[in-house]
Amino acid sequence: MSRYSNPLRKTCSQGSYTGWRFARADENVPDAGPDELNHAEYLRDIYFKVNPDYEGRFTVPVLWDKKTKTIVNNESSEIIRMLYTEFDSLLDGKTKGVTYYPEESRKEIDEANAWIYVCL
Ligand SMILES: N[C@@H](CCC(=O)N[C@@H](CS)C(=O)NCC(=O)O)C(=O)O
Repeated sequence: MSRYSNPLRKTCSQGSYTGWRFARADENVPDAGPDELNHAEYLRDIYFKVNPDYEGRFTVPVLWDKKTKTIVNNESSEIIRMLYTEFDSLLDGKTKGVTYYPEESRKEIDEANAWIYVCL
């Protein structure tokens, strides 16, 4: 899994839509840097690596699996839910089991998120 949470730069190149661009090593962009895993210049290169026929938007966030070399998910509302529990086995005792998505509050959280997602 790799992080694409660094601020990337959005550009247009020669009138064609390129979408998010990774900062180059020689650029001084705070908290951003090159894609050290796939050496992609643009995020769209990642989308095309997974599916050369991809025709959708090149959006962030992207959850990337280093082992299978694919995009696991690009939907924030789903990624956030995965992060609540999917990696618990990697955590130590102190943080394991800590959840911001407790079973008893899920309905309420989902309703709030549905409103936020559409309206904000
Ligand atoms: N379904 C996606 C949409 C994400 C989305 O629209 N991301 C914007 C930035 S907040 C983006 O990457 N836009 C690039 C574009 O539309 O070219 C999600 O909510 O996770």
